Amino acid sequence: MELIVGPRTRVTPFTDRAAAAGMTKAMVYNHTVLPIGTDDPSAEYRALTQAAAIWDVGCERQVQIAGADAHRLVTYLCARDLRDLPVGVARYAPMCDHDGRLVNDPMALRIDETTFWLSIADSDVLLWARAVAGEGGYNVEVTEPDVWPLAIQGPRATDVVAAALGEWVRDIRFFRFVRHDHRPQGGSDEDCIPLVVCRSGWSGQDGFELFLMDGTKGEQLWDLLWEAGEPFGLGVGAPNNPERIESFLLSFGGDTDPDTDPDEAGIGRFVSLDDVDGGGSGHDFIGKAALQARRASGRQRRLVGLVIEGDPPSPLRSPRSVQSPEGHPVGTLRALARSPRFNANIGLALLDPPWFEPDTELQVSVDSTNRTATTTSLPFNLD
Ligand code: THG
Repeated sequence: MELIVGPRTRVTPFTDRAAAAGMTKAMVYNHTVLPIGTDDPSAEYRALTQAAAIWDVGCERQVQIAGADAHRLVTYLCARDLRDLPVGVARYAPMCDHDGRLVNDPMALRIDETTFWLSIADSDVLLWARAVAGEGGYNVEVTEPDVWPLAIQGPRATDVVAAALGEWVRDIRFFRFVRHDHRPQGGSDEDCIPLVVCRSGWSGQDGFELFLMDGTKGEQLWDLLWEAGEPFGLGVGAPNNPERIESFLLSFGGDTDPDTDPDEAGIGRFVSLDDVDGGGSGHDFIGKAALQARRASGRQRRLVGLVIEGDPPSPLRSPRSVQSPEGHPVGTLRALARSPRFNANIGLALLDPPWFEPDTELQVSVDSTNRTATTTSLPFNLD
């Protein structure tokens, strides 16, 4: 079967360039095409970890919340305290439903005093935010603007972006951003490429995300970076599964199931519940009481690392049962890769208590062979 893309499944302003640069595999994410691999995964990993890689992540859609009540709504939607979020700063901000289950794990960006972007993972936050805004009578507009992130990641990423946009980008700190119109040499106002330049990205490497604010200029932006990156070994890439498992960045909807809460997903440190017992003013957010109850229950599962013996695995098509040594199901394997860095097979598994304790020996079937799998805390530390 061939996957057909139509109006409901968007392409991005970068899709054709990514394909021309060698992307042969794609997925659908946020109803948008996400290039996911070339025919040479080793070269992709090498570019990302030793030089720089350019990724079409236009699928990371922005849900824009603007208006007089925008800050109040964003604060209520996100489990991380964003009451003091300054303009020009981004924060990783899990969102929960009323039962404390993860709805999404976006980056929240404060664009100006009354405009926020939720740069979302793969779920329909537009619907969720509109429903909460409507039910609560918030004075906001919730829209999906013409904004398309393009990522440059890797140890030379800053050199690439500095060569393309200017040396000033080196001063942007992690999770900070600057609104910038790039004027091509000899260009006029109409030739400017409107950008939000943010130091962020879904890898453990340094890098930037350029949020293109005009979808007609995607190929211009791609070409600018591609040429600037040539001296630094820039290669085409995509969100890199082995590297993101090594560095542990959560893949919402991949590593999580519909009932997973932020603690279980390993991102509990980005949830602001601490002020409850400390007598702080406490920010109110959706799912807060439920999360407190979950923490008190002792029944939470935990996403942990697995080190799995045997030959390098083929890609994981669906979650797989993990068993105790006696053969009882104790959770599911949700991500799997051969790690070049650790020279081992590594996975992420969502496990019941007490099986997630470090150094627990379990079993999992991979490529039709039963393997021993040993739990380890995240992020992996096997060097
Ligand atoms: N960039 C943008 N949008 C995104 C992602 C992104 N939307 C979808 C998805 N990725 C959201 N998920 C994440 C997960 C982790 C991080 C960012 C987005 C991340 N985490 C760091 C960490 O966990 O160490 C830092 C978090 C912090 O210190 O606040 O970067 O990648 N535009």
